[in-house]
Formats: sequence, structure tokens, C-alpha cells
Amino acid sequence: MTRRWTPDLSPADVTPKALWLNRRRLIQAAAGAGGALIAGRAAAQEALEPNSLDDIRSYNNFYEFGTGKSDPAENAQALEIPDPWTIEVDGLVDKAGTWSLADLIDGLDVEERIYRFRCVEAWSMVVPWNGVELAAVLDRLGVQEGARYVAFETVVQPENMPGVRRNVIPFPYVEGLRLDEAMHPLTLLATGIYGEPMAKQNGAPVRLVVPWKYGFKSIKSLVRISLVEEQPPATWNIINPREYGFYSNVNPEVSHPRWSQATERVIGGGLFSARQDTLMFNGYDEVASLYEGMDLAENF
Ligand SMILES: Nc1nc2c(c(=O)[nH]1)N[C@H]1C(S)=C(S)[C@@H](COP(=O)(O)O)O[C@H]1N2
Ligand SMILES: [Mo]
Repeated sequence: MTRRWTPDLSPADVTPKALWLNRRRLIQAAAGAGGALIAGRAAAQEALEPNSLDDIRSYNNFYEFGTGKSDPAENAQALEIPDPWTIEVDGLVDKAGTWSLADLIDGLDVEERIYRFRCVEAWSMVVPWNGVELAAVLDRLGVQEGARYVAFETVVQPENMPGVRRNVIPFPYVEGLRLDEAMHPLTLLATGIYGEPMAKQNGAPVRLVVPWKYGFKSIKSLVRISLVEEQPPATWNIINPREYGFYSNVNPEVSHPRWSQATERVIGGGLFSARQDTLMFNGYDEVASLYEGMDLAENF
């Protein structure tokens, strides 16, 4: 099996070797034993060609560090990452309290997931994330009866964050998912990219990744996870609810009020960088059942 990552690197060079071998074994076993679904999904993942680490680390949105695409690469280097990084877990959960990131993910499978990433601004990349399923973390925490949503919050370090000092949008940046979205196996808590620890501009040391939703749902540098009963506030939805819905599922048929969402500009495609068609749920059809019976133009 061959797969091109960058012209000079083989996948074994950029993925922790154990992980890479594991995944290969899984793919081979699935193909051999007739596990068509797993083989199919693995093949779909193989077919995506990830962007370079350079693309992924130099074209960012992280408003705490400025509104320009190249601001975070420079300004986010001031982000302080204390050891241990702690996450407050609260609400309707058995094991509420202050968790270190290490304890929160200790013993869980850190997997590689190569996902399409589609920003609401109509650009896209492909990112090889490393992370754990959020569901595994929530299971560890013990979600209580009555919890219907999960709320997330980003760290605020005004002294290190020029965007916070200038109040470019309200902070802390907050986001939320319905519990079934949070429990979906595609939803990740990501701690790395290309087998390297998460770069600060990408949301070190841990961020959410929800590949079927617009990028702003994938909140960075998490310091709080809350299990709650009511739909929690979400930053862009608060700023402009007419333009940014709570769900914000990628949907080529529902235009942003100021631009079409039918196509996207592929980052890293070079000078003649093509636009490509945007896919429903960003291509992750397996989430469609979460929204059965909902009008996705109404609940956008
Ligand atoms: N805390 C925080 N999280 C955030 C953002 C932000 O400004 N602050 N921007 C969002 C947006 S709009 C996008 S497209 C992605 C960008 O992730 P990337 O820079 O790793 O590509 O992060 C999302 N998470
Ligand atoms: Mo975005």
C-alpha cells in the first residue's frame, strides 16, 4: 500500500511508528476478513491527501491572537502551557473536578484521523489529527441522566493574547455540541497533528475536532468541559445568530447570508488552486442519522 503525504516523506516518517503499523494491520485484517465497512472507511481515509504541516501551521483562525490568517503562527507562540494543563469538568457528570489533561486521556487510544476541515469562510484543508474520541473521555467522566449538551471553553490569557486585549470578539471563546454529536465516534479531542504535539496556533495542548461542522465549532486550547441540560452559548452564534447557527453542519445547500457555501477553496493547491464542491456534512454521511426529522435549513 502506498500513500503520498508530501513528496519526500513516507507515512512511516510522520506517524508514530506503532500507530502506523497498527493502522496498517487493521486495514489488512479488515480487507482479509471481509470487514468491508472498516476497509471502506480506511480506504476513504487513505484517499485523502493531507495538507503539509507548513500549510496547517501558517494559515489559521485563532482570534485570541489576532484576526489575520498569519497572526496566530506568530502571536500564539506567547501562549503559556502550564504543566500540568488542567481542564475543569463540571455539570451533570460523576467525576467533576479539576483534571490534568494527562489524567483525562491516560490509557485511551490516541488514534490518527485524517479529516477534511472546512471553514465557514469557504476554504478547506485535510489534516492528519492525533487524538482520542471525545466519547471515551465522556464515558470516563460518567455523564449523568439529564445531560443533553456539552459546553466547551478556551483559555484566556490577556497578557499573552493581543486579540483578547483588543476585545475583537467576546472572550472566552465558547462552543457546544448536543450530547449525541459529542458522543459520535468521529468527534475528537485532538492533541497533535502529523504525530507531533499540537502547535500553539492550532490550539495546543488540546482542542475539539468535529469534522462535519464548520471549523469554528472546533474550539481550541480547552480549559473547561461542562455537561449541561440546556443548549449552551456558542461564540459565533452569539455574535451573529443569523449568520452562524448553533449546529453549523457543513451544508452546500444553505448559503451564508453573504456568500455561497456550495464550493470551497483548497488551501495549498498552489497558484491555480482549484475550488472544489463542498460535500453535505463535509463528506461524513454517517452523521446524517443524528439529524433525522430536522429541517437543516431552519436548524442551520
Ligand atoms: N478559541 C478559539 N478556537 C477556534 C477559533 C478561535 O478564533 N478561537 N477559530 C475557529 C475557526 S473559525 C477555525 S476555521 C478553526 C481553525 O483551526 P486551525 O487554525 O487549526 O486550522 O479553529 C476554530 N477554533
Ligand atoms: Mo473558520
